[in-house]
Amino acid sequence: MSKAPEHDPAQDRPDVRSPRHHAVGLPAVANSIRVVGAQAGAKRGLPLLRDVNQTGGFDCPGCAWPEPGHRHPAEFCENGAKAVAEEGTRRRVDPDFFTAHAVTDLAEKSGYWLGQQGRLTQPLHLAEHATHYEPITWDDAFALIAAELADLDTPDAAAFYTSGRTSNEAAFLYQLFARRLGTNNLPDCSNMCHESSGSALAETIGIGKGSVTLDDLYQADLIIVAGQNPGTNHPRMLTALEKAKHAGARIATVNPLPEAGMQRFKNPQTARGLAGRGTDLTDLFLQIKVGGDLALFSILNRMILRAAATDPAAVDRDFIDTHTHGFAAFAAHHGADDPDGDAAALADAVERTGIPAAEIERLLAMVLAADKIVVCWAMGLTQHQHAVPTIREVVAFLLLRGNIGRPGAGVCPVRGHSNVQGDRTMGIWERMPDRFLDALGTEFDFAPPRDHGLDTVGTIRAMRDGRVRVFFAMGGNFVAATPDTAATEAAMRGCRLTVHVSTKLNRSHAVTGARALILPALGRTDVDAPGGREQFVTVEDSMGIVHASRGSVPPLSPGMRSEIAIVAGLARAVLGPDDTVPWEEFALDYDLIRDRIERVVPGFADYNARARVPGGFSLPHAPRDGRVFPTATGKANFTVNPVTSPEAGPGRLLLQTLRSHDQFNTTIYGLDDRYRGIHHGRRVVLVNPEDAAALGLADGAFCDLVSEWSDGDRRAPHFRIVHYPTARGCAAAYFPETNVLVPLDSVAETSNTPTSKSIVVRFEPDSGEPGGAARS
Ligand SMILES: Nc1nc2c(c(=O)[nH]1)N[C@H]1C(S)=C(S)[C@@H](COP(=O)(O)OP(=O)(O)OC[C@H]3O[C@@H](n4cnc5c(=O)[nH]c(N)nc54)[C@H](O)[C@@H]3O)O[C@H]1N2
Ligand SMILES: Nc1nc2c(c(=O)[nH]1)N[C@H]1C(S)=C(S)[C@@H](COP(=O)(O)OP(=O)(O)OC[C@H]3O[C@@H](n4cnc5c(=O)[nH]c(N)nc54)[C@H](O)[C@@H]3O)O[C@H]1N2
Ligand code: SF4
Ligand SMILES: [Mo]
Repeated sequence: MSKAPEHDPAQDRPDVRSPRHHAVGLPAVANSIRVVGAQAGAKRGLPLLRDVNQTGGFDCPGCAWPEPGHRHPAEFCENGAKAVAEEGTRRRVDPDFFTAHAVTDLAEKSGYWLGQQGRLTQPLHLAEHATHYEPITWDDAFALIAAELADLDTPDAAAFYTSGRTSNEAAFLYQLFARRLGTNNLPDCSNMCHESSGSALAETIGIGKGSVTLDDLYQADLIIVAGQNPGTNHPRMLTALEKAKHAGARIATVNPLPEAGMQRFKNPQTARGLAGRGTDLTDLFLQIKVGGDLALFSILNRMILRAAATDPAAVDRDFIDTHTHGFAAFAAHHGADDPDGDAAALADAVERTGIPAAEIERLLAMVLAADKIVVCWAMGLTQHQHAVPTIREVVAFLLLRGNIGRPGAGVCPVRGHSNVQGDRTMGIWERMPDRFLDALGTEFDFAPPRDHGLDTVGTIRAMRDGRVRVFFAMGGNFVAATPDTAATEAAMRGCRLTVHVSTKLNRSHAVTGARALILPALGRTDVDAPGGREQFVTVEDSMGIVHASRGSVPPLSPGMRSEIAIVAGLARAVLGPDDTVPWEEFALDYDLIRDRIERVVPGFADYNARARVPGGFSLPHAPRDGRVFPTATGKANFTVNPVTSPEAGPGRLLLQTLRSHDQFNTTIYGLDDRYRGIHHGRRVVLVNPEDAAALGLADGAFCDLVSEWSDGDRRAPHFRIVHYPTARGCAAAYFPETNVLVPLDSVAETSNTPTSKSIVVRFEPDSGEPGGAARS
């Protein structure tokens, strides 16, 4: 068991220095080596750092940013190293740990403390009314789940969640199992993440994925990075931006925060980056109010249309006529024939975005000067009530000048988890289209359920209402990652059985149904050799490249199983000996799974051969490859999106909940957020000094955050106020601590994504330190 100290709330004592203006450089390199050494030791650490992101090695378990074709010997970033260290650790949680810690005790611990204990090493069972988890055999665990599932009135009373680290092969088997059982209840982390991107892109261009490759970024004239903090969350994207910059691209950044990574990048792979000044990335920084992006892209679109009145080349008329639908209505909506409305529209945009008119005009000039434009975005755009219209408007912005389906241009939603995109491709979605279900049914000779299943928010509501009784999670940390913590935890506690397939201990193991199971899984870094024959899995990155991943260190315990073996064992126990799917064979030879995927999922022809090619292969993308738009109209769709933006009201601010530099979602690596100058603590709220003055919030003082919603207030106690140069009217604080403030019913239209980036909060006097997990 680990020697990590018990979490002492006194450790969460934020200490604040000036924010940085550059990212990476030497401190990041030193930190990478230090964290891997500390967690994994030299014997495991060396192969881990040697193999991460190398062809023949394993895919970094961090984010979904792609690897370049030509690999550098150290093709990882500081946060990739932290992700590797977290999983590749030699610390282990053994049975004596669970003898020493009752579940109520674990529920009092912070997420940070839980994660620091080490890898889970054997299956555990929390019996009804028991106080402690106890070891259980794999067979007994599967039998227990089978009995609970058999007891349900309908398979739809079970839900099967997925977090985005699951390999293609495991994900494919998992959705097959759920559908053979008879349910489409396949909520996933994507429901809280890029669902808004998927919804908007599927409607407008016919495929819910980004349309660019790394080469497109390198060739772009203008890259707009909106609502994304790559310096922390996709650090090697900075390398790509630097390369684009050196090739002549200009970069505009749209963000309420001046994030260090987008300012200056000190590339650790170059001497200039390590010892020199680094590269200035952002040419134009637009400090936007939270939720102002629809207004920004709307006014840009209006101005482009206006420019076209005098210079027809301002829009790509050929592309619009040949490849798009809905342009006339779009142009009318933007007052293409109403120059008199321009001043009012601009004033409205300035008001909603907080960006001065002169800066909007500078961006317009950059747009009109650029032949090839890429727009990159992440959670700053997707987690708002109007996220889907915002992204539709971004697509319209690109369509206007023909910026989709040619080199150097396109949409780039930057994905979060390392295989979240692949999981979707494999069928992890509660609403898979009929053509997928048809192919799945034909291949495995059954009739998959057709009714749409539950997404993440739907699952929480169904657990709350007693409609879902068994909750099964393939990875993730459901109760900490989802909104409305109190409501979600109550819903989880109402289940008959909760099961978590996990690598590390987390809050969701301490907030359980009447009975609970923890099933310890192998991760990316672990060698996976079922029956003594080493296997590899495949993943798909944010740009649709599928490639192999092979673990590099021996598993810490024979008690762990691969996710594939877990699904196969479960499926056999639940579906019985007569089930015709050869689950046992799949679990021994992953080529057999890939053969089936090839027959069900388009784009995987010759999968087993192409997965073995170093660097993998690219999935087809009709808009990118041939300007073919498989939408309802058969063309790329312009859409009409009435301008809206969130308003906080007097005495309130709009709170966005975001990631520190020292976390991966609910996994807390440490208590620092180096680039933002925050150290030794996470319960901080960043407030613009002028807002702080107006609200009487002194820097260094503590307060409660209270969110307001139609069903009442929600409170997060004891946050230290930090005066910080965020946009006026906005505040920022870390998740998961602030998830308690996100109302369950506050979701994006169409995508149902929680609105984690725009929560109306007021500030109240400090009610004192929270206990237990609320500390995180
Ligand atoms: N190290 C590390 N890497 C990660 C993760 C992690 O937790 N840690 N998480 C992974 C996952 S699952 C995901 S989805 C991605 C998330 O990657 P990001 O989306 O970069 O993550 P967030 O921290 O949520 O940051 C959102 C950014 O959007 C800005 N923003 C907030 N509201 C608005 C707005 O209304 N408009 C605009 N224009 N900007 C806004 C914030 O200031 C912030 O810079 O990262 C992935 N990679
Ligand atoms: N307020 C607020 N809430 C948010 C967000 C936000 O910006 N603000 N972001 C949302 C986003 S973008 C996302 S993606 C979700 C993330 O939601 P989740 O994906 O549910 O959460 P994670 O923290 O990534 O899950 C971490 C856990 O996964 C397990 N794990 C790690 N690797 C593996 C593996 O290889 N196999 C298995 N079986 N288990 C593994 C470990 O036990 C670890 O504790 O959170 C969302 N929640
Ligand atoms: S950019 Fe993302 S995938 Fe690449 S090494 Fe860093 S965390 Fe890992
Ligand atoms: Mo995400």
